[in-house]
Amino acid sequence: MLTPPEDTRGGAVGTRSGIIAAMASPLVAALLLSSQAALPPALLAVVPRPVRIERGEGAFVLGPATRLRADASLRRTAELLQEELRRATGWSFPLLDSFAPADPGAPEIRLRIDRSLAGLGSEGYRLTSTPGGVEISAAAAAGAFYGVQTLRQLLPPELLRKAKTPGVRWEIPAVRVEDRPRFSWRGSHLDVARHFMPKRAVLDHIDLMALHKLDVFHWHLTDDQGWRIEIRKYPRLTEVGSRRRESQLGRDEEKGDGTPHGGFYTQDDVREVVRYAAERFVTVVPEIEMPGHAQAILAAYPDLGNTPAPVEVWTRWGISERVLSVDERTIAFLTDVLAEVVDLFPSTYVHVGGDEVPPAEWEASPAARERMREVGARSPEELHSWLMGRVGAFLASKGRRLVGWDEILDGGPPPPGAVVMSWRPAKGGLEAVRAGLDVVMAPTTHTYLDYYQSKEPGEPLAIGGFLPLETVYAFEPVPPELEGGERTSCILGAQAQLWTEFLATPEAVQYMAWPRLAALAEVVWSPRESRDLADFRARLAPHLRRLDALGVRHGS
Ligand code: TNX
Repeated sequence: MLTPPEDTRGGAVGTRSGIIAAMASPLVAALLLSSQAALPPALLAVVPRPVRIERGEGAFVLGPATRLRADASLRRTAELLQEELRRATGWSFPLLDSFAPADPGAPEIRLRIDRSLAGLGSEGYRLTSTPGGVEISAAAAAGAFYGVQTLRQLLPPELLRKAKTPGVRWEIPAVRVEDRPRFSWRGSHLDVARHFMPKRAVLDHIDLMALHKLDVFHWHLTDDQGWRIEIRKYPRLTEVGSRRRESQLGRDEEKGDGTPHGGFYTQDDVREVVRYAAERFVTVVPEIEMPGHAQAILAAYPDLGNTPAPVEVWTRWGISERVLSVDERTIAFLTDVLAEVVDLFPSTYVHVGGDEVPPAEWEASPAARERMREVGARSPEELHSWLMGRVGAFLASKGRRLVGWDEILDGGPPPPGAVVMSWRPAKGGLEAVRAGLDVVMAPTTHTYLDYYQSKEPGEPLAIGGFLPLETVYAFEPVPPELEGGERTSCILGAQAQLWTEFLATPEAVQYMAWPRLAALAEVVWSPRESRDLADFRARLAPHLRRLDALGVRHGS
């Protein structure tokens, strides 16, 4: 224990006078100040690091008599905790509502809404554990959920195993935690188009996101190599578009593996994933790629292309030259698809790709050239921008906001309300922030988890690049050029990308995701001032035992 409390009156929690003083002043500033005062002992290996965590004296030890108590609006969160506690310990953990008679002596884990904590925001929480029990309070349900994620990390890692572990002392150290996220968009992107990932793997990924307080699951559902979501009006999208004859073998574009690959999610699957995610305070943002990365659409519906030449669902990686046309028929198709998508996904944000659109087909197509004349577009980039405008207007009519990769800026201003996902490091982000647009930072330099994490021999074949854990951890979503006081509130946050050209299985995805995604989680959750690589490394060792307990394949 590095910071023993000097005074334990009023509970087992550290009550150094500085902390008390900090509590009285405006909350956020005070939290930041006090977070610099003392590093938490490595023992309190919470990832991402809370704004403030103070060690108290003693510990709360769970036993067969321990109960849960929760406000009605927190019931589902309490049930999720109950399921896990039951599985791990074999005890029953009865769940009482907040009006059930109190039994002063009974050991309890309590979850409650406390509007006076509004200063911590809707995702902030306070967690207090003493030898007598645990209380998690928050102004809103999301905050209480995040308090529970911290609690899960304060317990022994065996909590996370799929089966009961006998002989464990289920101890929660006495602590006082006050916490809230730095950014609201704490994202994890997963490409299920290059390689299909079974629904269970997607749910497991969402579980891991929640444990790390990540809250946006960007689900890359369509690409040249596969269409993965059932659309009722266009059955050939999945009948034809979800299967490819073979996949590229390694890096050699000349070679195929001769093995068919396929898979898709039914609309029921999608609803299940969305519901599962919502219970874990994760928003699912679907991505339907257009007008490039769309060869799987053209395999199913060749009429939507610029040339009659047939194509198959692509069997190679890279950027297909085949793109959608800009005919009214194609736009009607796209809006039909998006109409079903918005019915399935409650997210305000709908991602429509927009990246990497080779201009050759539009340049050669008389219909596309005619369209350019008609709408006054002087280049394929401007035509692309016009198309995004049409799609953006449709989404706006449904109360949604278009999200696109930063190419949506190349041919002029993006549609009103659009969010720019900045992936090209030197582009996009800064330009978009300066234009006052909302931005999510996703640069290849720091967030592409399909790049190698290590140069050790024996690493599984990857797409290339080199992105070790330290580089992810060093990522700063606010570009240094903006530090002179320019408006940065339009930086919604950041996210990590898992493109799956070279990741054929859920295990391969896990190995690339963890622990680098834990580093990203700290980047987007924890105060910038508390970022400390040595401290993170110290917490990571016990954290990896948690990933082991969960059966997650990971790097180091
Ligand atoms: C670029 S990032 C792509 C993806 C690839 C990825 C591989 C982006 C918007 N497009 O289509 O999978 O690189 O790292």
